[in-house]
Amino acid sequence: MLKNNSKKYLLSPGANSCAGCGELIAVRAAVRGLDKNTIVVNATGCLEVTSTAYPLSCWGLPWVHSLFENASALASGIKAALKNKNTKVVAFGGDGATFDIGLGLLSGAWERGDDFLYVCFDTEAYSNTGFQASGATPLGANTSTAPASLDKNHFAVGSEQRKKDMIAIALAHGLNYVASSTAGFPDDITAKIKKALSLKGPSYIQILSPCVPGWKINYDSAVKLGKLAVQTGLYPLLEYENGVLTKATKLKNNSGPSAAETIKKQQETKLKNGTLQNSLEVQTKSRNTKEANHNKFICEICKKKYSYEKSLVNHIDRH
Ligand SMILES: Cc1ncc(C[n+]2csc(CCOP(=O)(O)OP(=O)(O)O)c2C)c(N)n1
Ligand code: SF4
Ligand SMILES: [Mg+2]
Repeated sequence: MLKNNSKKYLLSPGANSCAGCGELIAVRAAVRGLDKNTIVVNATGCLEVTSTAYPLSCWGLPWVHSLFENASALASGIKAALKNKNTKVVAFGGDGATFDIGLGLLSGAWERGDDFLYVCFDTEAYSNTGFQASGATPLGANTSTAPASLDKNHFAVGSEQRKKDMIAIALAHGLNYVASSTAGFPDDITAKIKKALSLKGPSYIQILSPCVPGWKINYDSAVKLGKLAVQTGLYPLLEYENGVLTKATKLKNNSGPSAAETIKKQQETKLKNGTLQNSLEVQTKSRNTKEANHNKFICEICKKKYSYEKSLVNHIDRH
């Protein structure tokens, strides 16, 4: 645990995150919903790295760094060990920590009904290590692990997997309080944190947090994109109490086509013009070529296989 001498802030300025980081905007809004009698557990990820550049810390609250995968187990242990049960425990994790590597331990904590709030800051990929895809990456989204195209004139078509529905998974555990929000609505985030902490038992809030380099956006766009995600229906502001949906964003009822209709129309136009079709064909061709090249180069001496000629040449040099 690191010490922060500032009595003024629960999270002081000076975190070394990227300019305009949507995650930090969401975290600030979340921290506004906490009081001093709170212990924060933080999984490995951008928030932990950027808010605690050793020996400094932005945190004016007791703050503990867990491993990437075990923030929920640590939060359970802290809550169990507390003499003053009024002290709140809040675990913060990214989508990689939550949807993927920490899911088993989080499920265990929820199964046991451990009394802490878990907040997932969802950048839709592993931002801290270079934006690799996670279980939160949506269909078609580009990440550094999305299949690449060999044709430099075509971009990759993006992720082939759908986003895991963590809200449904949380609800399936029978949590008292489950909610979603985005960095476009900081007041909504603060209100949901306060509400979750006013209730007993485990609760889960998932917040869409636009990542500047990962999403390849301008440093002034995180809030705008957080708002658009809600307004288009991609990431609605939801609130479930005791498994019942009690609040959901109402989309503006205008006379124009819905977001889904617009996207469908765009795809149809792309298909008609052949761009989407071309892109898919190039993608398939590129993958087939890669597969054909896989282990194509074999060492005559020891039969070791390589995908690249250069690797084989280096290998033969060592014989
Ligand atoms: C067991 C383990 N595997 C991998 C890592 C490397 N690692 C550190 S942060 C990180 C990505 C975190 O992604 P996410 O949870 O989505 O948080 P973000 O950085 O996007 O906020 C990874 C893979 C690690 N620290 N520990
Ligand atoms: S990489 Fe993304 S999530 Fe991490 S500090 Fe930068 S903007 Fe924020
Ligand atoms: Mg992430």
